[in-house]
Amino acid sequence: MIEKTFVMVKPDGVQRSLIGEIIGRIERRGLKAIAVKMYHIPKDIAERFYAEHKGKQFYDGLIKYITSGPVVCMVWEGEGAVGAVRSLMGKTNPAEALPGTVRGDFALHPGKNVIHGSDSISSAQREINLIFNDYEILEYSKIGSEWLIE
Ligand code: DAT
Ligand code: MG
Repeated sequence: MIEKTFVMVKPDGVQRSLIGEIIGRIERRGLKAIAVKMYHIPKDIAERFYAEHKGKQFYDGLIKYITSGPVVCMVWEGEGAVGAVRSLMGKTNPAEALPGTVRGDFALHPGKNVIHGSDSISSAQREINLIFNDYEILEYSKIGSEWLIE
């Protein structure tokens, strides 16, 4: 099924010059970028974004981290896009993330884990709506799509 997923290069990924590396990996996987913007997330949006984690011990640090500098927000589309990005991200705790994943290759600690990707189609829809306006999401066809799916 063709899905949309929300992906973010977190502030540490931007500071550590990993934007191109991360976008390159997602792009080469075969997904299509349909929205990209840099954004310094305001605290109220961050709190809504991470509402499910409110009350956890890492929550305050998480809000501080994600609002600490600009991030790159993106929507990627393609066959099984949600799972494809989750698998290339690696586990939340980089200590458990396999080499070859973004977190397994570039991160050490869950509090600085470089990338966000939606965990389900419904989370993706919620996150996209929270960060993007409808007019920022583009619809277009791309050459080579016949080489990606049957
Ligand atoms: P994921 O980002 O893999 O979807 P999540 O939704 O469970 O993971 O958590 C959201 C973010 O919260 C995660 O990317 C980093 C932070 N976080 C989660 N568990 C943490 C922990 N034990 N210590 C510090 N930060 C944590
Ligand atoms: Mg999550």
